[in-house]
Formats: sequence, structure tokens, C-alpha cells
Amino acid sequence: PAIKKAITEAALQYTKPEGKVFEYGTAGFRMKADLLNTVVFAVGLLASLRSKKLSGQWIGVMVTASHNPAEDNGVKLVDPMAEWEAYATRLANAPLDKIADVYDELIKEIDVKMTNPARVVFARDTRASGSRLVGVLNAALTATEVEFVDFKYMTTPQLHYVVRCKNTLGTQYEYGEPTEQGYYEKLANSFKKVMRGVKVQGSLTVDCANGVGGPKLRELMKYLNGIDIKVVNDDVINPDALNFDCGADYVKTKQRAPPSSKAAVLDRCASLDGDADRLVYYFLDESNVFRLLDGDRIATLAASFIGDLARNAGIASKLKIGVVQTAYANGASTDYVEKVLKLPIICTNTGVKHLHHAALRFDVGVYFEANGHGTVTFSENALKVIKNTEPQSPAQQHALESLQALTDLINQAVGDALSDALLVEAILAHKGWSPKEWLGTYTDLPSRLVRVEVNDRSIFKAYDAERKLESPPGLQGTIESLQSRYNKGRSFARASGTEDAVRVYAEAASRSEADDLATRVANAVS
Ligand code: NG1
Ligand code: ZN
Repeated sequence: PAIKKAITEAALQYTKPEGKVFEYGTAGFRMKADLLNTVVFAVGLLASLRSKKLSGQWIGVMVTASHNPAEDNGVKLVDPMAEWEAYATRLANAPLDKIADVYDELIKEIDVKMTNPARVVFARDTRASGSRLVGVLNAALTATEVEFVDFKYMTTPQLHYVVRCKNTLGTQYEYGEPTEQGYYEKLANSFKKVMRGVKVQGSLTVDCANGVGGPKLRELMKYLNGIDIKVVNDDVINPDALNFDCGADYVKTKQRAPPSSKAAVLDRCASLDGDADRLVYYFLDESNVFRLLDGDRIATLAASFIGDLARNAGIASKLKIGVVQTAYANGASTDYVEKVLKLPIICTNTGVKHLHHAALRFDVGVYFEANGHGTVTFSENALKVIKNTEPQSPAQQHALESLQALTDLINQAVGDALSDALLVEAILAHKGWSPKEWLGTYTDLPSRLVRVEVNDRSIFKAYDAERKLESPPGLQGTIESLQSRYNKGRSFARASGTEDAVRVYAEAASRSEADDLATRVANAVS
């Protein structure tokens, strides 16, 4: 009752935007920042319930809108489950004078033991609205008597790291020191080990989207040796600069370097997004043509390297290595994984949580969305085999040690642009490759992604990992007959989970065919 009163009192400080229905989507709640107060309050309440339900496990709350424009913001729980997304939606839509009642209902429904402790950690990206929203979160956590730690500015993957560390502390799965410094030390130490005997050629220029990745990368660099990183687009002072004409989403969707780029031919460049969980690489080839190395490329590079190491370590037969993609993966990358790397592939629905989940079915699960969000997971079996195998030769020992170091270098909690960049740099150094050799592994099919505004996107119901539509009736047949007219044609349409639109993807043997197919399918959709 005291808590109920405190919740109501705290909640009534805020105003719920009228007529707005909130929904916890693929990326949590995300919208114009001035609409978010009551939503963040609701997420604070939910985080406290979730922690109690898990007997006081640490729950992470991240305030960010990732690659969205500067005036947006968002809030997401670190690893929520499907039913909890529905609870979040319910709390966020509750009238403020009733929110304590909904909280009470949930306690009964979820069967939460209220005498359990509740522990929450939170952080935010560099958006101007972040400090206000963190204040709201603070109010919700204070009202519900939660023990909490404010990690101030962090990348989304850093917060995931801290949560994992805190929850494994003192267990056999201890993940690391639950501090920002611990994160840097873990990455830097493992990078050093992976790099034993090899050298990074040239420098890497990292476009930080003018977001939180900038200062954090600069901090990480203080711990790193043997790598020359040039940081660009790291202006976190001008609030409008965030994700503007730069960043991973800009580069991937526009298929061009940020206009500010001064890169020379064959220079390695990379871009992060606003909360540093996405990474894409690119370079200018000898003809000054922009070449993108996206998430599919990072996945194939990592899978091929880990496969080689496993063979060299003599443990290939003991590790089931696999790749997880979505329908947006370029068909040429899928072909390359199956025919050249000879590895199994799982295709899942869009959204990292689906990919992550599928990756756990392998001993080594390499998952990336084409847009650059991804990582590698290692099963308990994999960790054991890598740790306990007796090397029969110096070469085997070296491979085993490299694999061991990789399990520390890779942020297994979530896709992490900083960790992924070090992974790519290490692999290129081992292979002695410039971006040109990396690009040369296969040739991307020309592709086109189109956003189509429709009256009601909810009628677009997909199946088969979103590669086909069961509704509206007849549309799937139309798409199939269109794509069959093009050499290597492949196209699909699905409702976006983050925007009010339908996305149409098409690829084909030539640029003009891919564009043509995309246009025709888009017309069929609208
Ligand atoms: P939607 O809007 O559901 O297509 C987009 C991205 C996803 C994922 C989420 C979350 C594409 C085609 N879709 O999802 O990959 O990153 O946002 O941020 O890139
Ligand atoms: Zn992001």
C-alpha cells in the first residue's frame, strides 16, 4: 500500500500524451523524446518487477533511440521476453491514476514475490533528452524501493556487458569486472592475445555517428596497443549532429560514405550507429567506387576465420559452427556460407532477439543482420572444448589460444560495434587482407530496399522467416510471379516492426533488374 501510494504520487508528476497508444516493439519503445516520460516511468516499474521475479537478478534499462534522429529517444530492457513486452505495453498505456493498480495486477498475474530484492542498472546515450528521461526512471525506481546503479553514458552493448557481469559474479560463468573499465580491459587484453604474431596493416577510420560510441572508443583506445584508429564524427556537444549525414544506418541505406569522409583509396573505414551496437565497413576501390562491407560480410569473415581456427586446433569435429541470417541477407552471402564455407544457416525473423536465440542452437553461432548488428555466441560445450583440449603441436596450441582469446574479445551478450571492429581488424591482420581481398570473397547481388506507406500494415502477415506473405490474399503469388521473371530474382515484403510502413526487398543479377523488381513489388503492395 505504501509503495502503491508512492507510485501514484510519482506518476502524477507527469502527463500522458493524449490519444497515443504505446507498443513495446522490436527495439523497445521509440518515438519523439517529448512523448516518453510516462513510458519510461512504466518501464522503471516493470524492471523492478522483473528483477524481483528473478529473485533479485540485475536488470538493465537503456535509454537510447539508436540510429534515429536526434529529437527521438527510446527505452528498452536488456533482454526482455515476449510476455514481458506485453506487460510493458500494458503499463505504458495505463492512465496515470491507475498505473499502481495495473502494477498490482501484474504482481498477481506474474506471481512476483514482493519480499525479493530488486536491482536495476541503467545508462543512456548522448541525446539531450536523456537526462530528463533518466530522472523519470529514477523516480519510478525510487517509488518502488529498487536498488539501482546509474552508469550515466554508455553504449548499449556496454550496459549489456555490465548486466551479464553482475549476474555471473561469483559463479563458474563469471563474465568480467562489472565496470566500464573492466569492459575496456577485457577487450584490450583479449585483443592483444588474438594479435600475437600478427600486425594490423595501415589505419582504421571510425565514424562514430556523433554518438556515445565516440567518447567510448577514445577511452578504449587508451587501453589498446598495436592499432591505429582515427576517430571521426565524434561531436557529442552539438545535439543535432547525432546520426546526421553519418553513421552506420546512413552508410548502409544510402550506400555511400558520409559526405565528411576524407578517406583515400583502399583506406579501411567503419561506421557505428548512435548507441554503438551496429557496425559496417567500407572503402573506396581503385576506381574510386564506394564499396560496402556490411553485416553479411562481417558474418562470413568471422565464420570463415573461426572455422579455420577450429580446424587448426583439431577440434572442428567437436564444434557445430553455424550462421544465422534474416531474409535481408544478400543471396550471394547465403550461397557463400553454404557452398564455400560449407556451414549450416538458419534464417530467422527480423530483430536481433530472434537471431541471438537461433545462434544459441550452435556451439559457435555467428549472427549478423545485414545492417551490421550482430555477434558470435559460444555454447558451454564450445567453451569447455576450447579450454580443455590438449594441444598436440605448437600450431594447435596457437589456434586454441587464439580461439580462447576470441571468446573474450567477442561481446557474447549482444552485438557490439566496438568489439566487432576489433574482431574484424584482428581477422584481417591474420589473413593479411586489405578490404579489397575481403570484398573479393564473393560478389553481392545488386539489391534494393524500398519503404512503402500503406493504410494498414497489420494486414501484411508473413511466414517462413518473413520470406513469404500469407495475407493479403494473392499478394504472395504476385510477388513470386514477378521475381521469376528476373535472373536470380528474389523479393519479399513485410510490415516493419519499428516504422509505420511495409518494407520491400529485392535482389537480382543486375542493378537494373533489382531496381525494376523492387519497383514492381512495391507497386503490388501499395
Ligand atoms: P524493421 O523496421 O522491423 O524492419 C529495423 C531493421 C532491423 C532491426 C530493427 C531494430 C532492416 C530492414 N530492419 O526493423 O534489422 O535492426 O530495425 O532496430 O534493417
Ligand atoms: Zn543501435
